[in-house]
Amino acid sequence: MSAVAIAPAVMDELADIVGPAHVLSDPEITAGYAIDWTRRFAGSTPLVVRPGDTAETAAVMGVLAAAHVAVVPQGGNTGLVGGSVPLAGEAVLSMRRLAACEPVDELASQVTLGAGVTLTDAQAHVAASGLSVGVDLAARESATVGGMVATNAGGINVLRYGAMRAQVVGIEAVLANGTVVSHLAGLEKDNTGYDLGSLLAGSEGTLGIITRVRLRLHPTQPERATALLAFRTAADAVSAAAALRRSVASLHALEAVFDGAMALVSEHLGVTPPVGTLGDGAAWLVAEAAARTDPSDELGAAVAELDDLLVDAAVALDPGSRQRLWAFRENVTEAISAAGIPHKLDVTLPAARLAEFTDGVADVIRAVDRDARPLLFGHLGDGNVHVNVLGPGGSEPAQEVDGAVLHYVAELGGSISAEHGIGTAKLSQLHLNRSEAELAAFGAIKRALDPAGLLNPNVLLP
Ligand code: FAD
Ligand code: 2HG
Ligand code: ZN
Repeated sequence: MSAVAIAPAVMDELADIVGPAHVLSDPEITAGYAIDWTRRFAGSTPLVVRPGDTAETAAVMGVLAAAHVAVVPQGGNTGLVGGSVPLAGEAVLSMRRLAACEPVDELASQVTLGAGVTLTDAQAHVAASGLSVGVDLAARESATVGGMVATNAGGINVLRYGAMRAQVVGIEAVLANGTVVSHLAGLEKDNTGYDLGSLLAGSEGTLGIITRVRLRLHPTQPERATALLAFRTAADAVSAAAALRRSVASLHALEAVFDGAMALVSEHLGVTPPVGTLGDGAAWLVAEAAARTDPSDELGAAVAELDDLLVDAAVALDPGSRQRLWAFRENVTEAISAAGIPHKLDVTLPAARLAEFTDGVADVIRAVDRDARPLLFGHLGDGNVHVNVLGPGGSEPAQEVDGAVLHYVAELGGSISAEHGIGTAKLSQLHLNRSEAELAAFGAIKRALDPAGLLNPNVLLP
């Protein structure tokens, strides 16, 4: 849908609040806010507003609500489900200028951050206190704290610290009518009613605009050991992942790259993996242990116990060598993007059905699009597989691929969105995981907080 013009009086009011430099309407400038990271989702917008703090955000929402202008909140625009861009001519509320990092509360191991702080900046800000943010992901340089809460982002350390919702101990947000709700004390025990932080986590910008977040922090585990483990089959890698989860107390990350994705990322990096052989359905795990003292013996002993499952292993202890092993996992998304515009199906399977899924999903895909190229990787320690699918020459695959994979996931008892959210990409399949009664409850919550339907009106809720 093309962008709807906004009345000049509204533009003037907004400029009075945030300053004229932060009200953007030139299509050449706003275009960058209207296309997502994957380039699959592109729209247009009449207006991008860039507030600088909570008060400005509230005042802007007051003006936009009075003018009945629908809004897409946007952080780093690294979301992968088409939820962060205006696909129906909405205005964009860019939150990146809310980038204040308040002093770390070392007594409580907590910090309050502006919604626009990037993950890299958050990590750097808390590091000097010997503390770390519990969620880490490859888009760290652009992804913002507000966007990560709004999507309940997962990443590589969920098996140790949980996803973003588990890090939130306080939240401040602006509701659709411009009201500010703020609960940032961060008390560990606080049973005084509904937990708005939990509700806003995973709400994908549909219930409120997050302006500040208080995060729980974790003691940094400075000693690391990283292993790249090669397996003959995906099923062997799945069995090994379960064994490592049971035996390595200091397990910090347990990631997988399956054959096709490993071939692509190796080509992209111009380096072949140091262990294992490409082709014939092989699979790799990246297992990282982290502790106060050197965890390499613990990881090494657990790897040795994998016995017959394992083809070969490379272990790295120093940062440079560890990074070289991580590159085969961290660069997969970038390698796929360089090859074309994929459909991204981010799913979780119950442990008992995981191997069946990794073995079976390629046939499910090829049954609806025989030219499609499935590329599998993900956070295997959480049962989370990223199924990316490219069409011939990097084109998009048939649209039916999405439905086929997501129905298969639901049949096996899995979730159609592990960590990226529903956005616009999976709207029509939400019913596969959520009952009519649940969807009615979602709708009631939405109407209570945003009766005019102004916040991300085309995202998450069918
Ligand atoms: P955006 O993309 O700007 O927005 C995402 C959603 O949140 C939208 O619906 C938007 O409307 C809403 N939103 C944004 N800011 C606010 C706010 N302040 N208030 C209310 N709503 C808001 N995700 C994972 O979970 N795990 C990964 O491992 C992972 N790795 C990635 C690797 C790469 C290379 C890339 C490109 C992406 C990856 N992602 C991953 C996806 C993405 O980084 C996350 O979803 C991230 O949380 C999005 O943050 P953002 O600031 O970019 O949000
Ligand atoms: C990751 O784990 C991200 O690397 C991106 O969640 C996944 O590109 C994807 O599908
Ligand atoms: Zn992921």
